Amino acid sequence: MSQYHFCIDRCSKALVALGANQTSKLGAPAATINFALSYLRLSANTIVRSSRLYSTPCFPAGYGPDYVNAAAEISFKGGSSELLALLHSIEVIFGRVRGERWGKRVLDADLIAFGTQVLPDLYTYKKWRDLPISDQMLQTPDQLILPHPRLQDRAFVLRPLMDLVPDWVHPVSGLKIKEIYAQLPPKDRAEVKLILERA
Ligand code: PH2
Ligand code: MG
Ligand code: MG
Repeated sequence: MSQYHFCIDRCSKALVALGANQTSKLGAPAATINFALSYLRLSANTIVRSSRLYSTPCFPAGYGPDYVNAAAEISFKGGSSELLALLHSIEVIFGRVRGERWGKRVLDADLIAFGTQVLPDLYTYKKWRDLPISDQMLQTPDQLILPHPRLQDRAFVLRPLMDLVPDWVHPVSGLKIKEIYAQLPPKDRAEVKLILERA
C-alpha cells in the first residue's frame, strides 16, 4: 500500500514539470515522460492531470539535444518535502544520474509550485528569483525554493502549464500562468513545439 492517499480534503495542488533529453531504460524521451506520468499517477495515488508533450530546444542553447517536456497538476495529500521525495525516487527509478547540470537528462522531475506556498520564505525566494544570469550558471540552492525561481523564464515549463492551469495565480507576482507566458519573448514561445500523437 502506498503511503499516499486519495485526496478528499486538505490536499494541496502541486505543479510538476518533467523533462528528458536522453534515452532511458524505457526508451526515447517521449516514452520515458509518458511512463513517468503513469508512475506518478499510481504512486501519488491522487488526481494527476497531465499536459501534452512538447519538443523544446535545450537550455542553454547548444548544451545538449532537444528535450521533451510536459507538466502535471497533482492534488497531493502530504507535504512539499514528501512530494519532492517522490519526484526524486521517480528520477532514480528511471535511471537519472545526477551531476551534470543543465546537460543531459534521462528524466528530470521538478516541483514548480505547491499550493500557494512561498518557500523557504519570501526574502530567500526573491533572492533566487533575482539572481543574475551569470550567477545562475554557478549557484544552485541547497533547499527547496517555491515557486520555482526560474518559472517566469522557461517556455518549456510555461507552455505545458498553459494546457493545464492557465489561470493559476503566482503567489508572489499575482500573475496568472497565461500572463507570465504572454510576457515571454515571442522567439521562446515559438521554439516550443507540440508533439503530435499518432492517431
Ligand atoms: N532542463 C534543464 C536544463 N535545460 N532545457 C529544456 N528545453 N528543457 C528542460 O527541461 C531543461 C532544459 C535542467 O533541468
Ligand atoms: Mg529541471
Ligand atoms: Mg531537477
